[in-house]
Amino acid sequence: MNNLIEKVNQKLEEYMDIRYPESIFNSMKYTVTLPGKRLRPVMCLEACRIFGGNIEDAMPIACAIEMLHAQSLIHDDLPCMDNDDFRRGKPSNHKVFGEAIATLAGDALLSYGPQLIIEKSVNLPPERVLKVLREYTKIAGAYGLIAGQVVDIESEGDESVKNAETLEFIHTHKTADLFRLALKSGAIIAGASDTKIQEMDDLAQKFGIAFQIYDDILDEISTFEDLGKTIGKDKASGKLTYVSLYGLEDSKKKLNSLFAEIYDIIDKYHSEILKNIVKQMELKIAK
Ligand code: GRG
Repeated sequence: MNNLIEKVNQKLEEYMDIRYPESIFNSMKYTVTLPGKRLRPVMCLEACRIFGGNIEDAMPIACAIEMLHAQSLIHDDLPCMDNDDFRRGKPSNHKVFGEAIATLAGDALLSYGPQLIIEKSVNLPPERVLKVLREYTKIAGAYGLIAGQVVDIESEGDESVKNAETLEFIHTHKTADLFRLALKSGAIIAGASDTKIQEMDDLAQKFGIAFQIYDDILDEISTFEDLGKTIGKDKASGKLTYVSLYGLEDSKKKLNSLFAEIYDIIDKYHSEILKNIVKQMELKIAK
């Protein structure tokens, strides 16, 4: 796992060279290269390996997914969204570069990902690259992350929509969709069958919801030092979360039952890396 994270970090560094106008490239690079867990690129590379692909072929899409993730974090932290001053243990992008450059850095990352996929995947069958781009463009737009963010924002002040269905919609798109993009792209690059790609879709949905419940629980029980972001904000702003809807104990139960379903799927693929990711989450919640 650490080896894969190191490889991803090296590639991100290589892909994020600084040119004129430096302010935008520095701002893009700042959030992308801050130390995150790199879960999504690692999952993409692992899905590629599971289905017999060469992980080097999946590196451009793995890095593009981390860039899309960084983009969503930069925009999510803006004053007009969640207004968060810290991310990955450091001041948020707009606190360092200002709101205008941070907004533009997010926009630039959004199109730099597909640019990289197209430029760096010249040796892959074009139909696989096209299939990956179809997933990327859907998930990066109003059919994916943006849909989740819009419902999240709109539900904040509206008690009448604070229910399980709304919560599931928000996190299917805000959280599960990026894991979906990661697992499916890895499988697509490796040439996996449509049935296997669909299995990755199902795994990503379960993993994404589990990850969000985990994130919501940590927002209640963890610290700034541990998470590198402001803690307890969701509760303070009356946000719809798994913990606010089900309570801490039932959220933990729901999470453990999702973990069991996820292990069942992962076991079929004998993936120590995917297993380790889930194990680490389990351990953190059990503390
Ligand atoms: C895609 C154009 C476009 C806009 C994005 C702002 C927005 C719309 C969506 C917000 C998405 C968001 C911030 C979801 C939160 C998901 C989440 C739990 C993030 C934390 O992920 P970790 O813990 O973070 O993997 P690290 O820092 O480790 O990578």
